[in-house]
Amino acid sequence: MQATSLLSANTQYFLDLEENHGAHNYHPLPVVIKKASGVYFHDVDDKRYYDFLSGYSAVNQGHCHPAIIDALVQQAQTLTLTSRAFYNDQLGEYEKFITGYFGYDKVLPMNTGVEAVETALKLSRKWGYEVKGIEADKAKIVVCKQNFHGRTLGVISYSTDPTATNNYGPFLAGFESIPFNDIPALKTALQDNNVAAFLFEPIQGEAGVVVPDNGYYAGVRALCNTYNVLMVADEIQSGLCRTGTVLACDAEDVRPDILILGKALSGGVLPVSAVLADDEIMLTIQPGEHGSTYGGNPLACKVAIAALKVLKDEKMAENAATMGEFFRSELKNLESPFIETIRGRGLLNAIVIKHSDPEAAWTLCMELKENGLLAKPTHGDKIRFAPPLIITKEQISECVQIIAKSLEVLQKG
Ligand code: IF1
Repeated sequence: MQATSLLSANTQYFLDLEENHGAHNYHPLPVVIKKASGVYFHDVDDKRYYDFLSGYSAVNQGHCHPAIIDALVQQAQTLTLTSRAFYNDQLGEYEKFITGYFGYDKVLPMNTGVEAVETALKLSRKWGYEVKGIEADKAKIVVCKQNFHGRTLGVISYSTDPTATNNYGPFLAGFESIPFNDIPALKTALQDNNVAAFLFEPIQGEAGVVVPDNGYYAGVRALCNTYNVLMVADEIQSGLCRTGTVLACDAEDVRPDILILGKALSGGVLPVSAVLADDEIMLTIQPGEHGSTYGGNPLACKVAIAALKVLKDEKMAENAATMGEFFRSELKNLESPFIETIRGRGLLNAIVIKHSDPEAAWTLCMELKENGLLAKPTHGDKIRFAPPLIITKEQISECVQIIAKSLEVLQKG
């Protein structure tokens, strides 16, 4: 099993730069991108690839979407940052737009995904003390095992992945983890009156695209109602049309109390995240109690409106649903002995590789790269397939052919 190709001197130059001058906190595939458009990447040797990662779902709208780039360029030439010490003429318009789009009273704008998660945790605790009446410093937040909500100390405090937590302790208290997709376990956990919130990913991304049973969201909603606990959905990855509906929770018509968005909220052009909630929750935070220098900056506001409009105007949820079904069925038709599982919803998909060599998923990704498709292995044996949501049927067919051809590399013992 050999998939080592010689890297061009050009590629090697950029790999060396990062190796020598950057922290070693990532292990990328050895490909150097210099340009992108729509579903395609172009590397420094002018080779073209299908992007099957979409910046971990940040580029749902496709790379350099013209409407988003237009908004970016126009606003960049006009006003980029005021801080929240003053008003600007973009923030209010954006707040009105996004709360209307998702149907919440208020929005709190942040930048990266993990900041929005931190915001949701702080809000949940505030609400727990000030509305639910939990005794001082006793609030608990229930989370799921194998969760991924970001990299800050607060958020990794309840990670169950040793790679994310090793030698970063001591951790923040006040969390309890239960298995994902387990309604009885949630019911047990919610018996404790000190529980303020249940935080979960509607589809677990990092865990390898784990889709819960039908009825899970509705079950969570019902239990949260019964026990007066906030339902907090981290839709940073599953949301914004990726899974075939605008939000993953829409699949069961369930409305979380706190909605967390990020990634594709800017279509991949700058970090924009948001927390949405109704007044009873959001107004527990008073002036000075939370914030961010860049949160709600006019550039981000203008870009986010464009990014959200494009999702609806181009019917990306519908396309994700149809193309996702087609992709999974075409993959299944390959009947590859090396694909143990094909799973996902919409265009958030993963396969689990079955092979005697533990490096097989990496080898396959290297071969996919040779054949013009970029995807990344996770947890050794899983590969996520998540192209931009503008991908066409013809393009999916071509990609499945690339995958079929690449799988042959696993035969060469
Ligand atoms: C990395 C995974 C994806 C997320 C959910 C919050 C955040 C993320 C559900 C934080 C971020 C990332 C970050 C990225 C890898 C990636 C990832 F494999 F780790 F799980 F997408 F699948 N909630 N997900 O998925 O958002 O602060 O990064 O903006 O390199 O760590 P962020």
